[in-house]
Amino acid sequence: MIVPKPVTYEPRPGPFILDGRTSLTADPALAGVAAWLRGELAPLTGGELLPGPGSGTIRLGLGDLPPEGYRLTVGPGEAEIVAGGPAGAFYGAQTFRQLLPPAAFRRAAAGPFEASGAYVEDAPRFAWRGCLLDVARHFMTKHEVLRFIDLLALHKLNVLHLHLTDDQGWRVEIRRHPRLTETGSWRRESQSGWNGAMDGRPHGGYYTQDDIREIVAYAARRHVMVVPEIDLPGHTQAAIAAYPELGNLGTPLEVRTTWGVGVNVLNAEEPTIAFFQEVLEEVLELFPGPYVSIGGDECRKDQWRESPSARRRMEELGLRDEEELQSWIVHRFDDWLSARGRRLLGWDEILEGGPPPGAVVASWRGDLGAVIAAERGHDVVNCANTSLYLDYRQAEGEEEPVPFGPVLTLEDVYAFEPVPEALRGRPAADRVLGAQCGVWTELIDSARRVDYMAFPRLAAFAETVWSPEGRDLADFSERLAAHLPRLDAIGVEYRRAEGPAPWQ
Ligand code: TNX
Repeated sequence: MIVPKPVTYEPRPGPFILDGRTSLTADPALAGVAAWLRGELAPLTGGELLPGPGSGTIRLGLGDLPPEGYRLTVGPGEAEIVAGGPAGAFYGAQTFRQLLPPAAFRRAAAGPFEASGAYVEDAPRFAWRGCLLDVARHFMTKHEVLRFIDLLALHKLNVLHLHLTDDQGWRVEIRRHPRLTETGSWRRESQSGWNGAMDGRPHGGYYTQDDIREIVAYAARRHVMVVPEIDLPGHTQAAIAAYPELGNLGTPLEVRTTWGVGVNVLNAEEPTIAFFQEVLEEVLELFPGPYVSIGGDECRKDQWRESPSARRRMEELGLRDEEELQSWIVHRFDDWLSARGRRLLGWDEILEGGPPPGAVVASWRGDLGAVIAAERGHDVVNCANTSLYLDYRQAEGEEEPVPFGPVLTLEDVYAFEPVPEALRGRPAADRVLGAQCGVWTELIDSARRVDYMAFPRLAAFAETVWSPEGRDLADFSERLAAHLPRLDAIGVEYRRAEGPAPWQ
């Protein structure tokens, strides 16, 4: 009863007993995975796993398999994981945990526990198995982010796209420009619903650079890459509130308190470009991964149209319209990132005016952007809001806490196909690196509500990116029924089909 569904699974005679006399041995190349697994299993055995022979042995070894692939054989006295590399061993270990009873996911659990016998061969369908977390609209503490990373890893997802900046908050310390967090990380109050009343409560928070390093390292140990997003040139009101010279008005603004697409955007002057390159310099130090998102979405052009200095700038650059200006900005950051060996990730708006050649497109408005980008030779991550926006409510009904967006049921998410229909069977289909679900948090004001919105839909999403094609809803439902008690044991307050919501 493994989630996401592995390529093959066969029951075998068991069980394997996990107790105080269980040992763990690993190929030196897998020492990191072994250390993580010891940490997960030690509380279950009442102590450390023995380094040498025990009554039962967990063995981690390397074999001729893809880097993320593994073979897991569990029977009396031995649980063996053979993997193509550390990531594969990690996924094998995650699957092994799922052979234990749900109670083994409780932090306070005390064994012995029995793992059922099994033979599993497995490898992911897609390389990019992501989830976006918007910590800009509502801040989540470092501890809550670390817990979320564990939940992603449990579902064999490997990308956490951290949306760190927006109109309503700037969440990462930048040493060179301290007001970004001093001013930009707090707002006076927040709007309660999409069009709702103001709540009168100040909201804020940010990650220090040490916090970020800790998050990135924690994620890396769980084979999750953290992709930072510094959204520009739209979605920048918090930055402009901190440094008004970045904007088009020259007058002070406050950190935004309402939702929706704002009019306040960056100007395209050289000092503004330089400012954000200085920001990105620090971001690159903190996030060693190959991808950096500059957002690029939903940039309203009103101020560029109306401001004489923006018009002058366009003339100076020989640009015909505001769309070309937006594209010019994106290219400036692409040149800068490419020169530093990184790849720009941007929302599908970067297709307007022609995206830079090496850019990766995060296609969010349905999957049309994914089709266009892939046909033009761009790598694409399918983030279709029509299937994968977990901030959208999951049922009709007044009891849903976040009545936003179209209804996106668990079944809708499960039916999502990362390769758009129009690309099927065509060479451009290979450009689809994978897919990514998103937890935007305008209306999700606590980690508890993130749990409710993300789960169990995230488990369904995981199958769309990990498991082989040919999914079967009935089969998933049966495995999900076995999976939910694991989430219960962890303390995840997911949406229960039978209700009520945890707070009702
Ligand atoms: C669109 S997805 C946005 C976000 C919102 C989200 C709400 C994207 C690139 N932009 O700023 O939070 O919709 O669902």
